[in-house]
Amino acid sequence: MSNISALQKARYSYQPKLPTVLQGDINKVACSLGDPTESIADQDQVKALFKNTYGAPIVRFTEGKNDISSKTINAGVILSGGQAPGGHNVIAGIYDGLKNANKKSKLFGFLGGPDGIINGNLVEIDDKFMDEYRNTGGFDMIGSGRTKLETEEHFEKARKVCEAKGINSVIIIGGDDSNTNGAVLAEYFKESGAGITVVGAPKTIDGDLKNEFIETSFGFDTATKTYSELIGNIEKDSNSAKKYWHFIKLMGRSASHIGLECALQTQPNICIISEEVEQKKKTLAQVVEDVTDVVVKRAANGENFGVALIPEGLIEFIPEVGKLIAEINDLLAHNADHFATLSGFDAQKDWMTSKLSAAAAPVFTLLPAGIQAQLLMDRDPHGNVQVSLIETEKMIIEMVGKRLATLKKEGKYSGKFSAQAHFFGYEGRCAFPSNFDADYCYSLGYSAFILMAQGLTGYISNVANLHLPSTEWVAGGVPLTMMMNMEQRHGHMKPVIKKALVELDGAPFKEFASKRDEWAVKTSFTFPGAIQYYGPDEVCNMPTKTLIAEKA
Ligand code: FBP
Repeated sequence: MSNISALQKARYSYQPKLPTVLQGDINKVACSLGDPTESIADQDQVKALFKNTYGAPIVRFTEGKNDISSKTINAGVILSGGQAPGGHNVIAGIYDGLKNANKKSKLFGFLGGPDGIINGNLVEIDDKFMDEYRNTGGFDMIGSGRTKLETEEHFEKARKVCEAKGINSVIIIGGDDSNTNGAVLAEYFKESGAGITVVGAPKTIDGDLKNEFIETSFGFDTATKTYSELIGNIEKDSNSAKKYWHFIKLMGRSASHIGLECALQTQPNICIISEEVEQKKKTLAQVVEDVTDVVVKRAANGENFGVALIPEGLIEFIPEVGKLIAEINDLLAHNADHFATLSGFDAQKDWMTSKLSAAAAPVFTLLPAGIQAQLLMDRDPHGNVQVSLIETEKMIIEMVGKRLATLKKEGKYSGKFSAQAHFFGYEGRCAFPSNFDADYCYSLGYSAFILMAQGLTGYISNVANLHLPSTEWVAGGVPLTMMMNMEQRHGHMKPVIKKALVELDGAPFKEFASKRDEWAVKTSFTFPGAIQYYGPDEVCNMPTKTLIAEKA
């Protein structure tokens, strides 16, 4: 029996849509250049660090002429960081652009993420290999990885690998960090006269690589639709049995865009937005009180059930917990050897409590034991706590349960609280890309090819007007330095692409905030159902509610 499903077979023959300007002869696309640009902040420092690539103009593709077909281009593509639906279509867009322009040009895939370009581990992509992955989810075509391409040693190794293979263009498909590193690599190659261009593509399900030019990162559409289907199913279940509160933690390392979009799609009773918690300087006890309040109000109406969405990054946005985590990170980093000698959780917990500051110790003590243990666990390679491993949803359930027990004793609550915990993250990262992501990614890849073929470097591929039908999309490139500012990273000021958090004065949050009190008490669940690939536009070709609200 074949391991190709009927849907996969059908999706192979889906032809992703391109903006009108990219639909015809690839030789008839011109690059129209805007004025020189500036970084969003800290212009002098960013300019000093990017002497060769700073200030490049924004590029828009228009009808015209180019000499792309006269060039033989050897390009190498890297998938970097967490999986996001549509990555294979970015590769397909690059591949088709490159082969349309000149059959002699070659595309290589660096295997296993940035490690592939450092270690010279790569594969040439041909028609057969490419066709097996068109319109499919996952990054399994060439694999991904989280190695950061950031040291001179890495850059030199990358240069040698590219030179050995005759590669003159590198495309990095990644999030804010990977594209920041792409900008530094572009600068390095230009400075050293390597003659290798670097172009990026905006990837991450988290939706936090966006700004005035990048309307959304790819993968956000499919991932949020996948989670929303599951949340809708849980809401149906909850409203059928009327006996459980479901607490659903949603991925998103830092920003709450995923939670917000899923809330707009499914109208749950509660959705915590980390950025709001931080802005209002809420304590953990206040966050618990807010949730408890909704549970109590619904119980008063005889509704001992509901659905609450919790963003994965919440814990670090509660100011007092964020400070606690920073102190724990520090203590563990400076006392790693001693900490390793402590046997068992109790000894570790006692040592930690004795070392924490007077402000942090009570916050640590307030946390359920399971969460305390998770905060003492292994760090990521940068010494940070791995938030996706912290069971925030279980912490909230435990703390709300305790608070309700107190209220019951005081005669202020007489309901029943039975809770189920869920975590949706990995379930959505490799789904078949929605038509939106399939089209968007293919267009990003095609545009990335045209940028690199024109010798442009230090750019991120850009496709905009995404709330309109794809024929009206515009395409081109935005210089990476334009999105940068200086931020403190590991004790040093570094140029980085600014991460986009949920804006509390933005249209998506305002829309949610105007409805949430009603959704809290009056059961208003909506059921988006599964992503559809074939059917009417309003069912299978709609972008996210976040994008629609932002562009309205
Ligand atoms: P990227 O920023 O690399 O796209 O990854 C985001 C993410 O999916 C987060 O939502 C999540 O916290 C993290 O990756 C999980 O990382 P890992 O795959 O290493 O477990």
